[in-house]
Amino acid sequence: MNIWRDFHGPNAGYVLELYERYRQNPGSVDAATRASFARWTPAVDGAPAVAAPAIGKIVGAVTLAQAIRTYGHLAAQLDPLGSPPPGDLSLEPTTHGVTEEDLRRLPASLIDAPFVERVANALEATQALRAIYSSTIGYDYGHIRVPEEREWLRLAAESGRFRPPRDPINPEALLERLTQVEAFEHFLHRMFPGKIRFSLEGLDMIVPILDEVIGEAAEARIHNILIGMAHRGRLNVLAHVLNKPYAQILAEFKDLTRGRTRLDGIDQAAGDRLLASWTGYVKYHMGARRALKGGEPLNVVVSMPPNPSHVESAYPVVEGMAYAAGTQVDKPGPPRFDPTVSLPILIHGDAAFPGQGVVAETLNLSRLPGYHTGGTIHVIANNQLGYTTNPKDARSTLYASDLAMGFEIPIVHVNADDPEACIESARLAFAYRTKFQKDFLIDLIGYRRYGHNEGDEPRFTQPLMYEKIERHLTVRELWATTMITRGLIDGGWPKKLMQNRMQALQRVLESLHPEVDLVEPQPKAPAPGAARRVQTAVPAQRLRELHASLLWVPEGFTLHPKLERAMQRRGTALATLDEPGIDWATAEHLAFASILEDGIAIRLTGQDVERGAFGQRHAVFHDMKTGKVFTPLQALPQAKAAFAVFNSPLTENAAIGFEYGCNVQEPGRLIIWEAQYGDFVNGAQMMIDEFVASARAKWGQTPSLVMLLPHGYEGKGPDHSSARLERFLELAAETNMRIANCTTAAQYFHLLRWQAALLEADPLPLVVLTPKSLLRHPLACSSLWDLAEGRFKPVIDDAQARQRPEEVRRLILCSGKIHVDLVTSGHRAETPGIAITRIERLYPFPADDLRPVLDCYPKLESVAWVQEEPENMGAWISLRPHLGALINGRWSLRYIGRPPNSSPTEGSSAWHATNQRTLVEHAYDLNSAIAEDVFISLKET
Ligand SMILES: Cc1ncc(C[n+]2csc(CCOP(=O)(O)OP(=O)(O)O)c2C)c(N)n1
Repeated sequence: MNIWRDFHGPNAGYVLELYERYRQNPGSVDAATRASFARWTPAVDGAPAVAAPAIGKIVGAVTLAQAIRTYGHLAAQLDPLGSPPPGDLSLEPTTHGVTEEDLRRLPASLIDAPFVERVANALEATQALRAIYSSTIGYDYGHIRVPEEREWLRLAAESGRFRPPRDPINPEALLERLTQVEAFEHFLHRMFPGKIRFSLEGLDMIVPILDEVIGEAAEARIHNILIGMAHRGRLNVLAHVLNKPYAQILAEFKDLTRGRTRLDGIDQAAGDRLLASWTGYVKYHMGARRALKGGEPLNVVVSMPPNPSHVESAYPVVEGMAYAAGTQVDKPGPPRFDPTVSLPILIHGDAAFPGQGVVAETLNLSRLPGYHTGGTIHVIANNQLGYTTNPKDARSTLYASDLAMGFEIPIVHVNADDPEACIESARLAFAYRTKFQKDFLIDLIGYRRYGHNEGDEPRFTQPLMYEKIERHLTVRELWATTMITRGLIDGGWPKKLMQNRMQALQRVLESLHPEVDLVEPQPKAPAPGAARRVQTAVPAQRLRELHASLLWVPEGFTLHPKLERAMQRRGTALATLDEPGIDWATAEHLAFASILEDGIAIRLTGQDVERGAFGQRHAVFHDMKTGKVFTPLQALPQAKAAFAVFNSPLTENAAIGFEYGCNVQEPGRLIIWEAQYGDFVNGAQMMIDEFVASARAKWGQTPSLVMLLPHGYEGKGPDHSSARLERFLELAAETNMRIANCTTAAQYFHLLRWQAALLEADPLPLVVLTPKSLLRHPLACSSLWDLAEGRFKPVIDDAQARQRPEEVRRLILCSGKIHVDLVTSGHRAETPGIAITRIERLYPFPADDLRPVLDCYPKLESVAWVQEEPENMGAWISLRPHLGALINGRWSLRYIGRPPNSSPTEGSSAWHATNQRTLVEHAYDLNSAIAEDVFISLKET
């Protein structure tokens, strides 16, 4: 072959390069190109082996075919409103040095495709490829790096195995389904004009797509199908996919109310209080659950968890639910995940998908150990608008789905007006997910019949688009026309179907009974007195046995020398009953071990939790010689349930959402998330506001997620000091969570055990501010006795001052690490008139535990709240009214701490040390003449 004569410009170089690659390694070029090169013998010593022009044309035909496969979606007719596709030069034959005539002269067999037997030549073969790749589906797979997956996807598209006629659909059933979907919207529109429902119209095919996926999943005996969905079309999906009764939806639309019911199991006052805290939520965000019963398959539950308005925020939660549902934890050791148990389906908005960071975070979880759900089916409900914003202002990518490419998720873009293409996409998605246990994305491109909501005027901002939409037939009408054209139904049938549905809805509306039809989730009442009755102490002998098991490592396992020494030190921690030798991490391990022995599974995640951000935990050991890992809590002979520990990705928002999902799905497991530094929890403020704090009031969910947040002012600057305690306290109301700042290892031990014991009886999220430098501080260490005999104390009084209560003039109240700064100060011994009491549980405020402390100092003159956080942060603002009520004017109440500031603390450690010293001095200054709150200077001196 004479390459320079047969090919021109870059093509020549490209073909040479391609051929050379093929020669060196036939596997390095794709299958189609390989097949073509295999059919001709290349030139030897410059002598042409095949007719020279043919070779150039052959290669042109092959590269054209390849371009259609990779870029054909750019010429696909994806927009039901008819906007022209962007196209691509590589789809033109001339770009590859061939003409239609050339292609007609070449054999079809050049193009390696399942249909080549049925076409006459290469032109027909490329036309067949165009009909597949540039039709109403755009297969967007070029970014998949695994050849086996690419090949599977190519064959799936080119064989037509998921579409009629090879895989038939029931056209009548589809028409009836589309009629249900459309009638529902029409009816609401007519009966409740102007009421918000976030109509599905324009994307009606979502319901048949879900039908298809759920049907396939049920046949595959997937037990748990979880659908995450935002506002758009949610009511329609609730009605038709989740079978939420029409009567209930219509009663909600009519704003009917039913009498408040009493809650069982608690007294009237507590019940009324619980109901008073119940706010409920708007109808288009409420959840639902449907059990598919009878016949085969059995035991399939389809659920749509409730979600807040914050678009996309619920999706890591849904993923966590799916993961937990598929995870077995009833045996000791690591948890066992079965990808065939549950299926998450997430329906996204086209503006929200690229715009909300939580989407990228959630996609990044999809293939990580400890987060992998066996593959999620994503559908972008792409109506080509976000509120009033056009795609060009909403994303920097061509497609709304492009973000998924980085995660190697196959994408199909599909025109929502072509039902057969949509059904094919759903089948393909499920089959791919089943085969590869990976995510798949359907970019369902439709339109939005009304404004963002039904009260909005879309012509203010999209006048031309809505001119088209007004004239555009619905997908039901289009499908009915197709059926009539195919001779499947007569012309009057679609109208008749529609009338029947409208009449059925009318009958439901006319016979509503709020008492029966309105079903509100009721907040679950805690078991009365459960929290008081819990025993958290563990007998010393049992603790010693657990400790011995935790110190065991397999024969021949080589620990890091430093860890070896640490283990030896740990070995003696429980030797005596009353030596305070148990540090934070040892207490945590003992708490975990005893909880596992009690049969409660534990899942601990967060950034670097295996080692612990401060090198304190070492839940996983690494063999110095082999690199093998060993997790003592997974080898614990006493354990009766699984222990999971996973380093999370560098993510807070989706990570907490995921754990929240695990927690609400399987509330009997102790789920713990740890922040690297508590400061970074504010990256997940949305999850905390919307789920952790308020899900009980809005949706009746009863989370019990534990969040460990390292907190304490140690001179590390504004972003390594504060877990923003004030934000949690601000969100605390109606006993919606527990917030603690423990100062000893034993307190932490008892708190963890307390939480585990209350998972079912009195579940509440638990926020624990945990230490950093105090992790190993002698004053934070506890004795075996403290663990074996003690309990969690919401308030710890000053044992020294209690010996001489009549000397005390000032009672300092504080919480957390500042206590250690105060009691280790040189002023402590010189100022016997000061007692220092720790509040270890900040919420619920422990009034009953604090009252006797206040009453036991007869000569008390003042009470001071001392904190290291600025006045507008920390516990002061929330605690002040509680303290004021307890003090009730008997003594003055002072604040001693940093003045208000927008930043949590100083940027330099020297400056921090100065202020911390000043703070402690003020706290001990009994002669301070300042009657009001005492401020320390924030200026460096
Ligand atoms: C986090 C968040 N920011 C803003 C909003 C307000 N909002 C609600 S829907 C919406 C547009 C969403 O567009 P898209 O994702 O395309 O979904 P569509 O409504 O078009 O179905 C906006 C901005 C919100 N609900 N959540």
